[in-house]
Amino acid sequence: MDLTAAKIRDRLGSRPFKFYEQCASTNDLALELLAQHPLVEARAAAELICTDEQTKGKGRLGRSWYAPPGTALMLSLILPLTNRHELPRMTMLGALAIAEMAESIGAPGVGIKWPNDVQLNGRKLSGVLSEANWLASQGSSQLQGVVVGMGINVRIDFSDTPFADSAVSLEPAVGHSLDRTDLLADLLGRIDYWYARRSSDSLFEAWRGRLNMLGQPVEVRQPDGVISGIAESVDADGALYLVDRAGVRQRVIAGDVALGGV
Ligand code: BT5
Repeated sequence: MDLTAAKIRDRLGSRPFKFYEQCASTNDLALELLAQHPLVEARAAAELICTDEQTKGKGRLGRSWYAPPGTALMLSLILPLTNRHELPRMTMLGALAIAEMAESIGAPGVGIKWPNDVQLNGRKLSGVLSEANWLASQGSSQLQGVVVGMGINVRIDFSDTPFADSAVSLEPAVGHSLDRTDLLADLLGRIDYWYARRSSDSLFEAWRGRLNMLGQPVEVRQPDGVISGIAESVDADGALYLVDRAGVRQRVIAGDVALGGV
């Protein structure tokens, strides 16, 4: 087994973590922990929750995340954060760290699909789900911290799943076996690096430089409809700018992007 509490302890030294062989969702566990211990500013480092299997893995907007036991890296980090303007930076940071990690082991065609997917040649390798808790204080809501959940396909066989044409795993992409604990340690190092630079232009530039849809016609599905246009640019808060057929520029802050339209 390439991902156990003992192996993680060996690799991470004194860094705090919780490992579960099975849980419902690492994001839900992290959100509970954050609600119980809201003084995240006092924490020295990001807290880590990692699992081998989720029974209710979450995607965005009520969707689910698929990963059989033993096949994926699934983790949530509680990152101290007090400035709500930094929130979108956390999804940026997660996707960027995963993209860099995949590149560093030789995965081909690494790109970030706005806003939260890491892809290999257009197929989904990983998704990032950021969720925040807000603390009511003196009539205003105060940010406690943010949970950044990441699911990375390491050796999922998608052939008999609905994701056969849309998803990809790292091992077949690089052509050899990988150790999930090594991947975790590498990823955490990159997250720490970018978290320390969370307000910097360099984080934004590095994320933007890996986006794979700029300049192309796209459709963005939102709960209240579809917007189509040319994906023109992004801003430092992570929003996407589309130029529609009439030449009108629209700012989109959330949604699912697909190639096509216009
Ligand atoms: C995401 O949502 O991509 C965020 C996924 C975050 C998962 C992690 S695992 C650890 C942590 N704890 C949790 O409970 N969640 C986080 P979204 O963009 O909504 O994409 C979800 C969609 O991707 C699904 O509806 C499927 O179509 C597809 N999908 C599901 N599992 C997949 C997989 N393993 N690989 C590729 N695509 C998948």
